[in-house]
Amino acid sequence: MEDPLKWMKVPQPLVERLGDAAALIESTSSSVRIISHYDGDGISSAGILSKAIGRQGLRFHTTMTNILKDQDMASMDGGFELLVVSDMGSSQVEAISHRVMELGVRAIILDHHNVNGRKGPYSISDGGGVVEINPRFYNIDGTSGCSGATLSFLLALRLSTDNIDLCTFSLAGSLADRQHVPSFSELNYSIRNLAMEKGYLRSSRGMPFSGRSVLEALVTSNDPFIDGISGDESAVRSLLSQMAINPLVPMEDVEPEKMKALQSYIYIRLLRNGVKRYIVNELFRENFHSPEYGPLQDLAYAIDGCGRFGKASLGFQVVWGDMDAFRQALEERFQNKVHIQGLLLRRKEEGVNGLHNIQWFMMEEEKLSGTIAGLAHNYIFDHDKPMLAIAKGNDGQMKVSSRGDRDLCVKGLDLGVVMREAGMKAGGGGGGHDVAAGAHFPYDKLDEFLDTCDRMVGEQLRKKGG
Ligand SMILES: [Mn+2]
Repeated sequence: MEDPLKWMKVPQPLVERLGDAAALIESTSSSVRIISHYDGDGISSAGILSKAIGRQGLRFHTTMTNILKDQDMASMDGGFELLVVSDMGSSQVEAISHRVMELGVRAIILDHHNVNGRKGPYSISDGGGVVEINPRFYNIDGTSGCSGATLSFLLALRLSTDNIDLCTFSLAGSLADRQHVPSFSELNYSIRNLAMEKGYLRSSRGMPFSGRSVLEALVTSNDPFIDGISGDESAVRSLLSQMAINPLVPMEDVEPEKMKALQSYIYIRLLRNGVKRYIVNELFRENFHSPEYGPLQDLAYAIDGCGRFGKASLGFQVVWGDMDAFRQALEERFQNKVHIQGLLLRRKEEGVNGLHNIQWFMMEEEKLSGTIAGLAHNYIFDHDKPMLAIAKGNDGQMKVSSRGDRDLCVKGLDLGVVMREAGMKAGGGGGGHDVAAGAHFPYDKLDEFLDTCDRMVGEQLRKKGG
C-alpha cells in the first residue's frame, strides 16, 4: 500500500488540507504544544498526535482539558513554535488565531464539532496563522463519520505511512464518541477497512459483550442488562456449563457455533424479559477485536474512563503502547462496570415510583444518574414510560436525568421540552434532546416538578395517538 490516504479514498480537498497541516509540523524545528479534550476521543487524539510528532523528532508538551478557557490561552507562554488543538477549537478559532498571532506562532485545529454556520475553515493563506480541519466543511458528518481521533490519525498518516499502527486508537477514539452505532461510517469506515486489511483488527457480528473472559463478559453485562443473568455469577456458570463453554476463555476463543447458540439464547431471553425488539435487534452489530488489546470497546472505554476519573495521563500512556497502563485502565473499566451494575441491581430490588406517564427514583450518585435511568428504562422497568433519576445536589438543587427511547420519541415524546418547561416552572431550568434531557430546581419543588412532567409527557404521547 503506497499511499493509505489514497487507498482509503479520503476526499482530495481534505487531503490537501492535511498537507497544509503536515507542512506546518514539518517546518517546525523546536517544540509543539498539544491541547486536547479529556474524553476518550480527545485522549486518543492527543496520544496519536504526540506519537506522530515525536516520531518526527520534535519535542512536544501535551495537556488534556475539559474546555479551552480564554485564560488558558492567555497564560500560554509561547515556549513553543506550533500549537495543535484537537477534539475542540472550531468554536474558538477566532480567539486561537488572535493568540497565536500575538505570540508569533502558528496553530492547527482538528475538530469535528459545530462550526457555527461558518462556510469555510480558517486557512494559513488567510494570514491568521491557523490551519483548521473540520469534516463539516467537506460534507462529512462530524457526529457519526469522523472524530477528533480520526482527524489526528489522518494527519499522522499524512506525515508518515509508518503511523499506520495508530489506526486502532483512531477507531477507539471514534467508538468512545459512540460513532460505531449502528456501524462505523464515512471516514471511520475507511479506517475500519484499513485496520482490517492490515491485520490490526478482526471483526465479528453479534452482541457487544466485553470482558477478559466469557464469564466476566456475561456477569458484568449492563448494556444489555440481562435480567436473571447479569450480576449473577452462578447463573452464568450454569448456563455456560449447559452450553459446554469454558467460562474462563476470552470471548474470541469460543467456537463460532457455540457463540452463535449463546447469542441466540440471550436474544430470546431479552425478548422474553420484555425488552423492546428494536433495542434487542440493535445490539447486534459489528464488533472489533484487536490481537493486542482484545475487544475494541474495552480499549475505548478503558481510555475514556481514564479521562472521566481524572487520570487522563494514564489513558495517554495507553495510547503510547504502555501495556501496564492498559491493564490498569482495563481493570478500572471493569470495576466501574461492576459499580454501575451494583446501582442497577439495587434499583431493581428497591423498585421505582410509577406515575401515570413517567417513572422516577432518587439516587445518590449524580454523575451516573443518566446511565442508570437509561439502562433501567431499557432493560428492567416499564418500557413505555420515560425514566427520571433524581439526585440531591449539594447546592440546594435537585438534579434530574431523564431517559426515553426512540420508539417513544416517534410517538411524540420530547424530554428536552419537558425538562425545560417543568424545570422552569419549578423555579429552575433544564433542556436537552428528545430522548435524553436534564433539569434542576430547588429541593422543595419536587412534587410540583413531577406533576408537570407527568402531565406534559401524557400530552405529548396522546397528541400523536401513541
Ligand atoms: Mn470527540
